[in-house]
Amino acid sequence: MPNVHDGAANPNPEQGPAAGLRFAVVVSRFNDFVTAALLDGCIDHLESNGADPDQIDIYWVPGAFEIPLAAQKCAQTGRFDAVICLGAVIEGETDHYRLVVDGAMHGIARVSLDTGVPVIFEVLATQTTALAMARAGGSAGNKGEEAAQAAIEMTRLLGTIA
Ligand code: INI
Repeated sequence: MPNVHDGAANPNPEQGPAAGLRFAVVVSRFNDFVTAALLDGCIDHLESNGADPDQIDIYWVPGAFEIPLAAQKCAQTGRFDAVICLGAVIEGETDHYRLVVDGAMHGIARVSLDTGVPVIFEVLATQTTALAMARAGGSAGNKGEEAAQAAIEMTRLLGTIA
């Protein structure tokens, strides 16, 4: 029989799967009418899954392009089991938005692989403000919650790999 490992499994049902875990959330202020809603969804999900609010640190950065550096600093401290990155890049009239979201994505991926800490990418990239709002607590759910769930699962999963 194969040994199956799944970070979504909760080894201790009496406590939530996030109990005892420490999280950093790096969130960008640009388009904060979207990112603040992502942050609310993220924190709600962590806490409803047993995370202690005192074990969650939130770091605001100016824009999505600044997320990777703050995430790297968080990951390098060794204080956090996972780092969650939240941002919103909305298409404008120039290609600038594409440069911003590509920079954020590549930087975040690099931080995770370089440090071995789960670093979750939840930088929305949408054509319109309405599409971003729909994903920040609107008709398409709240991607901040999904980011929190991914952080919990990756932390649990990595703990099973020895
Ligand atoms: N930053 C965002 O987070 N979202 C955007 O949509 C955005 N646009 O479109 O320009 C944006 N730009 C700022 C960027 O992240 C940096 O803060 C800035 O370039 C300074 O480095």
